Amino acid sequence: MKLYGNTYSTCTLKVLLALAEKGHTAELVLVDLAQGEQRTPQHRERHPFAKIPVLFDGDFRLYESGAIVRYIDSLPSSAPSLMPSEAKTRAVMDQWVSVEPSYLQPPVFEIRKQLFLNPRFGGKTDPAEVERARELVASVLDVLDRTLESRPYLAGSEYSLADLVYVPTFQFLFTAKQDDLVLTRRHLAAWWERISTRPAWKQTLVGSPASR
Ligand SMILES: N[C@@H](CCC(=O)N[C@@H](CS)C(=O)NCC(=O)O)C(=O)O
Repeated sequence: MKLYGNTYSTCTLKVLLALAEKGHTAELVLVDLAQGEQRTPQHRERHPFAKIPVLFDGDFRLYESGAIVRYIDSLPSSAPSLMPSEAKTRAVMDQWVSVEPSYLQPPVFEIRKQLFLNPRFGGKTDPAEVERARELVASVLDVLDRTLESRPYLAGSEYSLADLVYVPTFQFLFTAKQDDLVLTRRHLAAWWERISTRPAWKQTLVGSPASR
C-alpha cells in the first residue's frame, strides 16, 4: 500500500496508527503542505479536494481518514477488530468517529493556526482567538469526560476506532502545551493514559514531529 500524507498531519497520523494497530505497513509518500504540494494537479488527481491523506491499495484509491481507517481495519489481520460487531456499539463508535472532525478538530486547528502557522508565515498570534478556541475545545472535552466516567473506552469496554481517531489530535494538544485541557479532566486523563501508551502509538510517533 502507499499512503500520501505527512507525519505532522493529524489525519495522516490516524491512518498510520490504524496501520500499526493492525500490523500493516504502507509506503509513506510525503506531501509537503507548507509548499502547497496538496494543490498541485498531480495531487488533485489523487485527492480532488486537495487534502491529505490518500491511501492506495494497488489500483484502489481512498481518501477521508475516517473511511481509510475503517478500510484498514477490514483487511485480513491477526490483530483484533477495531470495529465492534454489535449494531448499537458499532453505531456509538461511528458517532464518536464523527464527533472528532466535526466538533474537536476545528478549534484545535485554530489553536494550531494561532500558535504555529501564523508566526511561521509572517502573521501574529491573537491571544483572544486562542482563548476562544480553548473554550470550544474544553466544551467538547467535557462531553468526552462525562462519557468516560462510566466506561473505559468511548464505544464501551473495548478500544476501537472511536478512541483511535482522537489520539493524534490529543497528542497535538500536548505538543502545543495545551495539555491542561486534558489533564484537569479526571476520566479523560485516565483514558488518554490508556490509549496513548499502546505500543502502536509509540511506534507511530517514532520520527513524527508530534513526538517533540
Ligand atoms: N476530512 C478529511 C480532512 C483532510 C484534511 O483536512 N487534511 C489536512 C491535513 S490534517 C490537509 O490536507 N490540509 C491541507 C490544506 O487544507 O490545504 C480527512 O479526515 O481525511
